[in-house]
Amino acid sequence: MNAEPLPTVAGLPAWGRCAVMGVVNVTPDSFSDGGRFFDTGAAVKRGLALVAEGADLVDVGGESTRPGAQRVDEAEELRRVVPVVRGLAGEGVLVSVDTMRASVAEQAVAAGARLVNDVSGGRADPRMVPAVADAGVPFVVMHWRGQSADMNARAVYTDVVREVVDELRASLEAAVAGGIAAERVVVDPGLGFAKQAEHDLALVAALRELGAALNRPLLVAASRKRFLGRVLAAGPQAAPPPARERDAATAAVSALAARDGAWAVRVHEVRASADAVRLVRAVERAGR
Ligand code: PMM
Repeated sequence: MNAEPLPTVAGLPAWGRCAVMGVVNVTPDSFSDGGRFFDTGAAVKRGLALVAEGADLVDVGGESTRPGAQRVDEAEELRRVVPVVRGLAGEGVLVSVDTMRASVAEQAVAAGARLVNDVSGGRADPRMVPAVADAGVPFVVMHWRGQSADMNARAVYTDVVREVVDELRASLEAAVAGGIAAERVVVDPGLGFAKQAEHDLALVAALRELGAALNRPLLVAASRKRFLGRVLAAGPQAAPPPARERDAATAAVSALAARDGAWAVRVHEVRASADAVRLVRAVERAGR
């Protein structure tokens, strides 16, 4: 098979392969890396280390979205995120801001962020879509059914792929109707958000179908998530390995996602996924 044309997003570089987005959570409680990069200096250093390992862009977030998490207030989120965005952008890093709040998105863009990643896909804050439209930056629209505090109760599907496509399409259309150029929108199935392991696996199996149905570049964020823990557990009743022991499985999903034409993968440990996406591209180029 010859290499297929790669998806691109207006306003961002074309990397010539699936991109790798490294994660910096400036939080005390994110499920896989909470507390490790909670001060500005440590968070900036971490972002630079991820770039050195092969990250093409770095996603900075100040609010944990793990199941059951309560929201942080706006002032605290701003205090966590903006100096880290400024520090990394000042070092020439392509920064994305992971936030559900328009005010945080606006101030992060003013501090140098070039992409807004909203896990609610514009649903949590009615000011988000107009703010991103005004800023003229790309926007990640993730599949989302409600805040993390009670999202597990919403993990009910008859046909998860069809429902995620339909619901994502509605968010995508709302973003475009609100003034965000379609060429700047990335879609994301929201692995682990209002989903059980079987739903996440079905979505990973259907990445190609998702990208084709929505006709937009796809971001895949499987890194260290619960469904990987379920797959890696010794049996259905056995305890899953802790989040930080799920990086090899994460890199496997990165390879699958790259092979299925994803625009980018979002990961905590960059090195293995950076290798995976490069390897996949080389294999595609070598194919007939
Ligand atoms: N998952 C988390 C945070 N941000 N953003 C996008 N676009 N997609 C995701 O699936 C996603 C996200 C939660 O994971 P973390 O707390 O380990 O960063």
